[in-house]
Amino acid sequence: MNFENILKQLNSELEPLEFESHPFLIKWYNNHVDDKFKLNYAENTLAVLVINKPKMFDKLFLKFLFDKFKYGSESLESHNDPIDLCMTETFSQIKQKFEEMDNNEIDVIKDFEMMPGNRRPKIIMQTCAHVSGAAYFYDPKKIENDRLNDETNTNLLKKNLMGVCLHSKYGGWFAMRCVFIFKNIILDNEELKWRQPIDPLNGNYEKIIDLLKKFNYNWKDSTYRDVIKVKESYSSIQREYFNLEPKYRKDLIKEWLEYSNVEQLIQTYEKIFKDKNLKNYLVKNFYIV
Ligand code: B12
Repeated sequence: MNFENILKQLNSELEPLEFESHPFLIKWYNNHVDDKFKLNYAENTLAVLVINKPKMFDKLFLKFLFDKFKYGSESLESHNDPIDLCMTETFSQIKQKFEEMDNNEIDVIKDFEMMPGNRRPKIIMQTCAHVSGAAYFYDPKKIENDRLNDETNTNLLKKNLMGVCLHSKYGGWFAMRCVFIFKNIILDNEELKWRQPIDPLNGNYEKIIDLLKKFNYNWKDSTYRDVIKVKESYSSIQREYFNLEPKYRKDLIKEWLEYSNVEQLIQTYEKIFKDKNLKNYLVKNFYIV
């Protein structure tokens, strides 16, 4: 199968689960990162970044939880992070399918995987997002170089800030999950066209600084995710999950699994949050307590 058909087929596996797939060449990534992060594949090897859209949580993850821990016999306690587990199982099924189908040899590297022996990530997802055109990466190191003369922000930017990506449709309401590397698909130079990522802030320096401040100092309030108008964002049930510290999340899942099915769980949540929002609206606008 040629690489374009592989990309189409991979996308058709991922799209119904609310993922997006974005191809790139290994050399596009390696050209940017320091030697210690470079990936050891031929430079024109085909890679595909997978990101999840806001609805993945309700559509794939909740169903996964019910299938595995309510209807199935597995115990929640015997696994570390349920999201990582869901991603690992989903991507490894897809990998297997593609390996059986066409003698492909595939490595899947997930966002949470670290290099053995140190705490360095195996792959830097934000760089993958930028070079594949999936999302724009605002790199504080880059801004610092460009704007060294700007006194107001120089001090702030010296503080080793983390960079952040924005998606043109989903702002910050998405996550980068894995990269599929097709080890035996080596392309010719011009075969895959490089797609420039859309800069949703149009290079506006003040907006970029504001985004970096929000992401680094106030990431818990999620305002960094909403610095542009977004098409979709996380559902109330998803927000409740991610707002909890990881150590409390399994208890919340156990409460969810008391519902008879995913649909009933989601409907109940929507109703609770609608009522809560209505109450907040009345309190705010009509001083009703
Ligand atoms: C380690 C890590 C953390 C550590 C941070 C440690 C630190 N201060 O560095 C901790 C646990 C604290 C953390 C917290 C959070 N994280 Co975090 N984290 C990561 C992780 C696993 C690796 C990041 C990393 O170490 N990168 C290595 C450094 C060296 O990379 P870098 O600074 O970008 O430098 C590279 C670039 O500059 C590049 N480069 C150089 N020149 C050029 C030029 C161009 C054009 C390009 C494109 C690149 C490029 O080369 C450099 C490397 O050599 C990534 C997932 C992943 N695997 O990438 C998620 C990730 C960065 N985190 C993420 C998030 C959302 C968070 C949190 C909000 C919590 C959360 N909900 O998970 C908080 C925010 C904390 C904060 N703002 O302070 C998201 C970012 C989403 C986004 N929209 O960008 C990621 C991508 C996870 C994901 N799956 O989506 N995180």
